[in-house]
Amino acid sequence: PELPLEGFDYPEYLNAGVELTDRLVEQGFGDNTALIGNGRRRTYKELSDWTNRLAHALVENYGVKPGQRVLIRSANNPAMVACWLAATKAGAVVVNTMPMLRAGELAQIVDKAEIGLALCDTRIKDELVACAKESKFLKQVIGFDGTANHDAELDRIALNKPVRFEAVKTGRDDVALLGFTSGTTGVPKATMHFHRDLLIIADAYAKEVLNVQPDDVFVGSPPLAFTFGLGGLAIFPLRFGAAATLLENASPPNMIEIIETYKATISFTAPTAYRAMLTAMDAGADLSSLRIAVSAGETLPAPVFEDWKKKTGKPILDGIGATEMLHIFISNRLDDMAPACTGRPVAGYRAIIVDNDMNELPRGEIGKLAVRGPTGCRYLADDRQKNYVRNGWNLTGDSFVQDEQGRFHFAARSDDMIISAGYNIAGPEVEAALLSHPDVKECAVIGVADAERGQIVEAHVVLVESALPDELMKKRLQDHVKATIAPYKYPRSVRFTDTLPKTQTGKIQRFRLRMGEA
Ligand code: 3SK
Repeated sequence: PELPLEGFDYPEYLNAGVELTDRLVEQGFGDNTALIGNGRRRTYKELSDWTNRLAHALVENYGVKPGQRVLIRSANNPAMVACWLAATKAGAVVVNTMPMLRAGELAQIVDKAEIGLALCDTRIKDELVACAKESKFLKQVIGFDGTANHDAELDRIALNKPVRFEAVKTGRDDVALLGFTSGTTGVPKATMHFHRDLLIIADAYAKEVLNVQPDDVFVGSPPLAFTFGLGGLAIFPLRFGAAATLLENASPPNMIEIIETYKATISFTAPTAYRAMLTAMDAGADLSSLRIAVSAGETLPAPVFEDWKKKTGKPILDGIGATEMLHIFISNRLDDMAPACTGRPVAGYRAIIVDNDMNELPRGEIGKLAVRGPTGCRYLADDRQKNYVRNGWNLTGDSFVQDEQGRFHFAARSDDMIISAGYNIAGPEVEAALLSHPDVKECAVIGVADAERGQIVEAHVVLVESALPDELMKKRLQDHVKATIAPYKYPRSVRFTDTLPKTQTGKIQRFRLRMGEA
């Protein structure tokens, strides 16, 4: 599905872990700050040494082999970045996962990618250990110290290793990363990305659109397990000798504190957080160091865009990305943007609007967004590949319209994904969690518009006869979902009903719930 690598001139052998650490030291950035987190700064030289020691430990003590899949479980912190880079240097294919995932969700990932070895922040190992106990694949869970005090097994072994490591000579087209996305059905899909892809997103979007400089300081909220976060909070700064701040709890007040303390210049987060920052500015927060505020992951409401511009004098830079494409492929530019507009394709990418038969539609007509470029969708062993990539074009599942000037405007999400405060939540997965409660007879989950979060998860629930549809029951169901799957997926709105709208063949008609009909 990818276009030729025009303009992206990479050698045949390329290890992204080396390009994002040792190469920067070679280029003279050794004393620049690379990572800020856990209350301290680390230079590029320190990051290079740290990741090389870890890579030695992975290969020599745990037998990590080129191409082996390695799962990492952690919140955003420097140790997670170091483990990811070390495993990449060792030639492993990394699967970064979110700290909130429960054993059942981890098991789906482990089974899909047949993962035998995992690196885990020792503070959050319980769910992964529970997953390993039941797993036929996962045999080794190795603890690392997420507080970076080197107080865990992996750190202690790594401390005695040399600071030089001969990284595995990976090909530029060898898989380096599996990005998981749960899609519309809640059945996880793994997207394969090559070593070169990790660099392309920096050399295309981050260079062309953000013009990243070595004195930039990045801040943001998306998890590193989500490729939006991995790009914005690790790959983009590290590619250009800039600094990444990493926050385990990236609440808006915490991000503001980091922006003020470290004079952060580029932020990556969702509109919900920008709205909270606007309120904080009224109370005196100083965000003047930010030169670019990137928003993606959900639609940017026009009032947030306007208010930000009014208060900071700078625009919020909206864009659209996808785990399948690795990162943002259509974006506004600082000198070329319009309200409620997503912008133009990033350097190296092409986008068109098509009908159901893949015929290109004229400007002004709403249709499916089709995109191609130097990165593209490659699902791991998944029949859904043929739906996502047709005639060489990636179909992202979004409906867009192109205006007369060639800019792209979002129209609707064509699938059942709910996007809430920057999180992608698959409705069917929440339904499955609700249905596992003994008082739930039937349910349907949809996304409804919400001023603060873009969308919220709303559950329409039919209870069993003996159960009472009251506030206590709502709370019980919400708590049940939080305990079954990652807590951010819980339904903030629960509505009880006697029946759900259905087709004659018994299929629930969620679109009727969305239209407020039932
Ligand atoms: O919004 C998304 O889904 C996304 C995914 C990966 C990278 C970037 C973005 C915005």
